[in-house]
Amino acid sequence: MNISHIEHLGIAVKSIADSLPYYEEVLGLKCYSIEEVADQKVKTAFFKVGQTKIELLEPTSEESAVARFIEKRGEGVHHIAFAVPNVADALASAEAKGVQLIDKSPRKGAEGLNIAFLHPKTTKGVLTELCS
Ligand code: CMX
Repeated sequence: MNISHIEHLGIAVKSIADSLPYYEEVLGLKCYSIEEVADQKVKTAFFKVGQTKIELLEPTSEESAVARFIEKRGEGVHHIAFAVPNVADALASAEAKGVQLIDKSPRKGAEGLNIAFLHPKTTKGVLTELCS
């Protein structure tokens, strides 16, 4: 599917406000954007690390997938997002190789990117996002 780089790592947190001191004061990263993604019921905070980003995910509702994740597994790495030239083509390629798609077609995610998720049950336990 011609992955060019890791676009971001998604990290589930209970509170962005409570997490910022670690990322900014300990790691010395700078949060450059905080954005709500209403349809995913999350608030996101972004930091650049070279070509890759860290995306903190704070649930805005108990029904959020991220809220369920934190309840079951606690705070921590939630997903890996790979940059591809074309998400629809990458989805078709993954599906043809037996991977279960969460999103059958690309949709809009944070930062205006086209995104789609692959199910962790068919990606060796790692929730995987494709984006462009
Ligand atoms: N990584 C790895 N495994 C995960 C996971 C994750 N992030 N989230 C859930 N799972 C596992 C669970 O542990 C569970 O495993 P077991 O059956 O062994 O217990 C299984 O997947 C099903 O989990 P669940 O809690 O019963 O099911 P959910 O209803 O939460 O669905 C998933 C899981 C992955 C389909 C759902 O979280 C999803 O659709 N995620 C994609 C969308 C998303 O994560 N959006 C938030 C971020 C948006 C953004 O970045 O903008």
